Amino acid sequence: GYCRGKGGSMHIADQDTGNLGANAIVAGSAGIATGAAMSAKMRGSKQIAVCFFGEGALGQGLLYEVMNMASLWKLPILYVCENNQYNEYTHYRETTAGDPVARAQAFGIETASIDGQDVGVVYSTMLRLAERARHGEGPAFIICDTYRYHGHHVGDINRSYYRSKQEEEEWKSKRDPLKLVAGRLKGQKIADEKALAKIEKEIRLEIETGVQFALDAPYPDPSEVDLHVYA
Ligand SMILES: Cc1ncc(C[n+]2csc(CCOP(=O)(O)OP(=O)(O)O)c2C)c(N)n1
Repeated sequence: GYCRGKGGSMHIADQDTGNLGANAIVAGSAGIATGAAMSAKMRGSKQIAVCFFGEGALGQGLLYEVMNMASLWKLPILYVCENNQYNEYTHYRETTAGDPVARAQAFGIETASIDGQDVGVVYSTMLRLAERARHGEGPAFIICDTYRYHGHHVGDINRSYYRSKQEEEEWKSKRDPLKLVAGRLKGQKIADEKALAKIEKEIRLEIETGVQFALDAPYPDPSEVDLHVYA
């Protein structure tokens, strides 16, 4: 697989497709992506960099250092904050003063505050801001409201001490992005129940095949322990 058996979802990297690597450092992606955006600008490659981070990153100084540089140097970068409401087990309102987008606006950065559960809105916003960045008009900061359905980690099973079951159910039943987009496609007669069921079946099969590929793969040879790792 991508990590050659040496990392999990937090360490996926695939430079062939432009994925410079995930990491476990809160806000770490913002520093890496800003460097990539600077490289793209210096090379005149017309590429843009996009980084994703949780709202917990709003408490990290690195984010403000790089947004300052990106604005000054008009770097082609999109900072995407996925606000899933909780920094691990703490509601972000307990850790974040003021308005999140005001932070980016203070650097003169273009901002958008959107419903991250609405596929259409996410698509059109990203398209607009990506084109803007690609044409030398500088960075943007997008905050997408979303939700984490399960625990912060596999052991985070009883979550009632920090959020209610009712809240979880409301996001799942009323604001699920796949249900919302399916409803819209049906309403506009672009897809019917049968077509949607077929897509779901194909995707489930793709995921199951991927999981089976990982389970069947051999462990890396101990002699490779210091290959593809760096600090
Ligand atoms: C620099 C740094 N400090 C602390 C941690 C420990 N830590 C792991 S996840 C997390 C909270 C992150 O919250 P958020 O950005 O909202 O992401 P989410 O939990 O929603 O995925 C913290 C503090 C870390 N990984 N990196």
